Amino acid sequence: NDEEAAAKAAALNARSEAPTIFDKIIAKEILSSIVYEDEKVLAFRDINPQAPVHVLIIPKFRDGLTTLAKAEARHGDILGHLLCASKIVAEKEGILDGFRVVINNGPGACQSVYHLHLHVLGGRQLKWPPG
Ligand code: D5M
Repeated sequence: NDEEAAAKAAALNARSEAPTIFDKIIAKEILSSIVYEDEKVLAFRDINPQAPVHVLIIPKFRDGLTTLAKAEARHGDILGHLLCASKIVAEKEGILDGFRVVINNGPGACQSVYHLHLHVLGGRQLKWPPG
């Protein structure tokens, strides 16, 4: 289907380090609804929310992290920082009692933007297992 075809096309880009739409969001060339920002990460509302709260957190400098599968030892600091930012976002959004952090990695997980991002989801009862 269309969704799978789009995911596969995006996956081909992953190896190329091509810029993504998130670069434009970081540069504020595209407007986003920013929830949290510091020197290393930007958190903004997902354009296609899957829950009442659906925030994406991205590193401002991708540094090769098109996907989580590209993670190396040097990324430890930013990966930890992203996870800590997810807690700050959950707190700001009032969902500390029930939230989920998701990273879709690669076409098999329907990753569509090849700039590492955490999804922070909450504001409703989340089901397990996810789809
Ligand atoms: O998730 C990529 C997510 O990025 C997907 O949920 C839509 C979201 N997205 C795409 N473009 C935008 C803009 N312009 N603003 C906000 N959110 C956006 P993935 O894990 O790669 O499937």
